[in-house]
Amino acid sequence: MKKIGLGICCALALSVSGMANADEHGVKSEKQAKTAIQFRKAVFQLIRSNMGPLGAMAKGNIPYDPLVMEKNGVRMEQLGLMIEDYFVPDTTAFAVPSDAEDSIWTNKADFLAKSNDFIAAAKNLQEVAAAKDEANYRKAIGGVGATCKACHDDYKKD
Ligand code: ASC
Repeated sequence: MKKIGLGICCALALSVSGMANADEHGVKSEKQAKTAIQFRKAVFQLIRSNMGPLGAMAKGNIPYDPLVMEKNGVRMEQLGLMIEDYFVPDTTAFAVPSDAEDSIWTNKADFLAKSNDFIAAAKNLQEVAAAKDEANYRKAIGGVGATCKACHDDYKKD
């Protein structure tokens, strides 16, 4: 009897504290912090995965391919749009390993401005690719990388 009661209680607690809720700031448990950090890392790993071939292309290690540039640019724009939502949960109260500096949550406007720069650079990449503007492809890829670096310099632990 007691066990059933507890089960219902926990199910309710989980449903009202879901991290998908944008009104929720600050996670309530280490378990939630771990999940939030796992999701954040997934977003950045996928951005990294999409930047990999573009970095190689900019260096001339693989051939110029505007279709890959455009496809990966679309993906990075979408991933960039996720950054704001996935950083809503403030995980700083829990000591879960993360490369994110706590200052992200005290400088949210600047952090989001930097993520917007990344989104804009990913859109520009798509435009340069769609125009088959080969003369500017390295610049467009480098422009994305520069927005990654600008944010890492301030908000990624090294
Ligand atoms: C990449 C990658 C980053 C950025 C950064 C730019 O390809 O994985 O983190 O570009 O190195 O300076």
